[in-house]
Amino acid sequence: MRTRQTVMSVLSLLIVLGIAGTVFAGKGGTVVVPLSPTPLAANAGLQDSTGTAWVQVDRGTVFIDLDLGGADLPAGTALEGWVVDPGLQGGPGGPGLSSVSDADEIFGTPFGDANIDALVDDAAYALSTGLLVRLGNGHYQGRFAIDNNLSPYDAVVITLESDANGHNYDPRPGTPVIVGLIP
Ligand SMILES: [Ca+2]
Ligand SMILES: [Ca+2]
Ligand SMILES: [Ca+2]
Repeated sequence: MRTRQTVMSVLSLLIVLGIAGTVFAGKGGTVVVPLSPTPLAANAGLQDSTGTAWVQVDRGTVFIDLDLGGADLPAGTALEGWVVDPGLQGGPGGPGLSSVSDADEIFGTPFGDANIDALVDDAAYALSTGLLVRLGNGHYQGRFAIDNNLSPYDAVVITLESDANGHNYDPRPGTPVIVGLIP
């Protein structure tokens, strides 16, 4: 019985991966993003994590597959995926190019305040791709789609959210533990 359940679990995983491959792979514009732990991953015992993201830049989809390498998440935490554009003062992952511009501000100052606009332009911009879902055995996946292209974004980042995105959580990124540059 145990063996049968295991076989069914593996089959289910393959079916899920197969569907994901159909939806997220093939068709021009899919880029493969290898994911690696950041130096901060060791703070949570996640330094052996490995993973891959598939990004369809023009179609606005992100699929993340992550293996914690035998580790467990710290109690009361959650993993969240992001795509990130560095700010004028830098950002995650190093050499990405900031897409900050004034071309979207012809009809008024963002936030109605030039000082706040400058601070926002300095900071990295992170678009959440949602929480990663645990599949078992330290295996996590995330999927995301938006009606927009993802061309400004230079990195896929996974953060560890130590408030577990409970009620009234901070929607900004927590600790970046996994990163990959979008080529
Ligand atoms: Ca702008
Ligand atoms: Ca950019
Ligand atoms: Ca947060």
